[in-house]
Amino acid sequence: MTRFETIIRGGTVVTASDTFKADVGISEGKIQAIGRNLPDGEQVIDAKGRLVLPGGVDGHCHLDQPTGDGSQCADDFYTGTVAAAFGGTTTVIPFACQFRGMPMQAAVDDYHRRAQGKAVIDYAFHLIVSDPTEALLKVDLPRLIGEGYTSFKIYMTYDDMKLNDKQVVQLLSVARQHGAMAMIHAENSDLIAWLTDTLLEQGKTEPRYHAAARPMLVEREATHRAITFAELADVPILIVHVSGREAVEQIHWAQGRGMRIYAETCPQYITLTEEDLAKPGFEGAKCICSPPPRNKANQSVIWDGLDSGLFHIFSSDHAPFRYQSETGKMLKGESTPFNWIPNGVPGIETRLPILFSEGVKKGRISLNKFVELVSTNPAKMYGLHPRKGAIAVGSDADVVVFDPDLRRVIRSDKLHHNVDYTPYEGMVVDGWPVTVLSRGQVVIGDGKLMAAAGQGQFLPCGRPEMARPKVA
Ligand code: DUC
Ligand code: ZN
Ligand code: ZN
Repeated sequence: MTRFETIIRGGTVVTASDTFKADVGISEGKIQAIGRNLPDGEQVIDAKGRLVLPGGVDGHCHLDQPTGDGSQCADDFYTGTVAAAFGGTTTVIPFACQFRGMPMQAAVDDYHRRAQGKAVIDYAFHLIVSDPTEALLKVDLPRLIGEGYTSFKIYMTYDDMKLNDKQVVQLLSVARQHGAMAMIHAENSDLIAWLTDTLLEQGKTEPRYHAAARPMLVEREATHRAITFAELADVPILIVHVSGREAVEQIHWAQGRGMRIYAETCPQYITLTEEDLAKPGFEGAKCICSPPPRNKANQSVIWDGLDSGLFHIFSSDHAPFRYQSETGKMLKGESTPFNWIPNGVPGIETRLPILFSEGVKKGRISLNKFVELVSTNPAKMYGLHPRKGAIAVGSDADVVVFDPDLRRVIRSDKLHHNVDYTPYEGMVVDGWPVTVLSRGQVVIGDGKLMAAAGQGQFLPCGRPEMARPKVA
């Protein structure tokens, strides 16, 4: 047998289904062998006392995404993927976003240009469809799905993106015909508009009113409506960034009726609450995202859903806007009204450590569930499995050596994003990646970046391959 290029020796391999002690032999970018006492390789990585996990797959993050309001996504494909890699993620799937009047292909071409030569880990693209013309529905989208863009996001809110009910069903019907996954942002746009007008008329402009403008019921109603559309079009859908109980109840109801409704949640919904939006001064803007963080009771409903299998994927929804910036949270100065504050929180680097620390270490979810949520299921959801999301012979050697006892205090200035804050400043987490490999190359080792810009490759996605939801 020829020598392995790399051997990861003596660790505990964790997959979505199993936990066992084994060495992992790697050559030519792939996992070649998994077993006890494998022969040495040219490079030996000592993993004693550590976990050996499939690299994280972040199925929802925003990098260098153009915006229409003067704000600017602070991370490009370099800073965003460097931060992802430091946090144990080896595949990212951000969004090629169509603006109205723009051909979808132009958005895809533009996004490839933005990624070109920059990524340090592999990446695929979701599409965002905001202008479903007949040509898009009949020609462009089916062709793009066939070329490996097998998922697209549908917005039920945001004026420049939102689609009406007929347009949503038209798109779901394309997803059904061509085997794509529709990701739905479920919030009722008109109710948000009315609540926003009412709050602003009363002079309520501070960040905390963001939560009042987007209460749980606007998410609950839109989640129910999205489920109804999926039933009519007879197609699986993914409800993204689910924030709390009332949306969970709708999803539970639909799954109980045998529907293939998948669900995603994010770190902000297990860590932040609406009280964070009410911090003194403008601080609350740091935690503005949509849907907004709810309260502790809702957090515990999310935890139950993560444990029970109601949720399938755990993504960052990394949306990097700088705090002290007029292209960021202070778009209209230091007292920017809540409805002008760019939505989103950074979190691409802290996704795995937060779920591990708050979930596995605190006994809320199992280690295998952790791997399923952060890696295996997102790879399956977007047609990248078993190339990604697996520790298996023949899979890409995207591997994370994770120290389950490494304690870190999250500090923005120690993270690698291009954002000037983290909503998790000061949070203590137990467990952090120590070595990260992408297709067999060490990209993070000894706390340092070992990868070059442009090393990451574009991944065309296959058909989504998710098992039917288990009814919890
Ligand atoms: N909500 C979104 O829909 N997208 C980006 C970030 C956010 O908070
Ligand atoms: Zn969204
Ligand atoms: Zn998002």
